[in-house]
Amino acid sequence: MMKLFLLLFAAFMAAIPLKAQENYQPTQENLQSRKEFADAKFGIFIHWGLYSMLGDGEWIMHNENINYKEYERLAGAFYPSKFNAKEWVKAIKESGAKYLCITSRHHDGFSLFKTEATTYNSVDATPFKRDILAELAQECHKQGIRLHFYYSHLDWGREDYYPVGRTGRGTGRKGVFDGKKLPAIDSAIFQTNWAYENYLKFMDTQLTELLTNYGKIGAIWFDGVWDRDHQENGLKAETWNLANQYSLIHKLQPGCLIGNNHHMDPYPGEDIQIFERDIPGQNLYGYSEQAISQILPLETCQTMNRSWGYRITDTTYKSADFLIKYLIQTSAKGANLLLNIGPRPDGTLPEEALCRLKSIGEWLKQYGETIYGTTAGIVAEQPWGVSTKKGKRNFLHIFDTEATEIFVPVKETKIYECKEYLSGSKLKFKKEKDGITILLHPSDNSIRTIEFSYK
Ligand code: H79
Repeated sequence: MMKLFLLLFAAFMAAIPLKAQENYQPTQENLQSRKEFADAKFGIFIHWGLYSMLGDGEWIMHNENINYKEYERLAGAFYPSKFNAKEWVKAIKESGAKYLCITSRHHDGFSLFKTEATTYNSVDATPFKRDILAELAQECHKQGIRLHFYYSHLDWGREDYYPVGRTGRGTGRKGVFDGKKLPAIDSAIFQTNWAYENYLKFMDTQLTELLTNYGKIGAIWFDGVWDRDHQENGLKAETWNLANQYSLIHKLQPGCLIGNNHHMDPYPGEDIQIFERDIPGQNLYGYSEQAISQILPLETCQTMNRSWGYRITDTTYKSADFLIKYLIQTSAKGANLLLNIGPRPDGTLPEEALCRLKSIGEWLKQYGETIYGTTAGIVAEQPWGVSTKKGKRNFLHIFDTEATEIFVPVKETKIYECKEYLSGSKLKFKKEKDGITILLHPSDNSIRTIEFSYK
């Protein structure tokens, strides 16, 4: 049903022109950033906010219909006494990740940074009084990790985010702003609604701050446009002021990449394409009907357990072996992996996450060359595994632990050499009509990485 809906919806969307940053021509600096982004291959996502204190994911305000005034009171108890930006960034760096993307403000509306646009932020509304993003920015710049900001388009706590979207309807906003009555909840009036105008200005102010006060920012990662998919004009770029937002961002930092997790084909002005919980080509949850961009760098975001924000009962962590394979599979599609962690309310990263970061880092220390700076493999996924490549060098990652030989359906058979990647030990191969068969050495590794190159 969801699939059908999304299909119909995609067809509908394709029929209307989307004005975002029309006639957008990325600058040289932006193109360079795209290249660096695509080469980086691995980043860490962080979902952290007031919701972390309730230990039931970042959607709890919506799921439990928490009144927005009551929810705001959580800020008065926000005191993550063990938060240490240096340690976070160090752990991230040791995982081999090249960038960090953190929720500057999620759907609940709380800002993890000092902002003049609202006092509902980690400095002005909490006893902690610290600018989380500033501390992370300082460490990221120091330790050489690029910094990306997640930014929610929708807001469950602001009265000027009105008419409300399809989510956060039970948070108690009555359609009254500054004493004046607002349109009906299902109204499609956006720009002509002065409260909504106020909301759009609020976002511009925050985006300006994010791109001015924290040094070089690698990307702004938008989420939430889908909140208005039931409303007339709800998904139009104009409704979200995307043209202005995108050009504002590119004006302030031409090298800053824009991604938008709207699950649709990219709007003009976007620099990367995002896939939520799917490797490009998959569509496990119905979020990824969009065509894979042939131009923009791709990024898959994925959870380490089943949650984005901290969920105290969620112990369903994917194994390190699974996550390493997932990173390889994402690279084999030419995409990046943005792997999520939900820090605890005390500011620590869960041990389960830390030990996985460590394992991935250990693998990347040995095999990083077969991932960083590579593009999609020479052959599509095979029964034995997947491949990445760098120029004439092909890296085959074999997940089939039983295989004694593998068939690689490559047309080009002028093979220069074939070897185990790490040991350099030569492997025998036979040319066949439609490709080559490579004879493998036995090994206990769950992933065997071999390399073959062309003359
Ligand atoms: O930040 C994390 C999540 O909180 C956020 N994106 C990741 C990175 C996220 N928001 N929504 N989802 C994930 C999936 C939920 C989709 C739904 Fe809907 C929203 C189901 C019903 C409302 C979108 C709109 C799909 C159908 C309608």
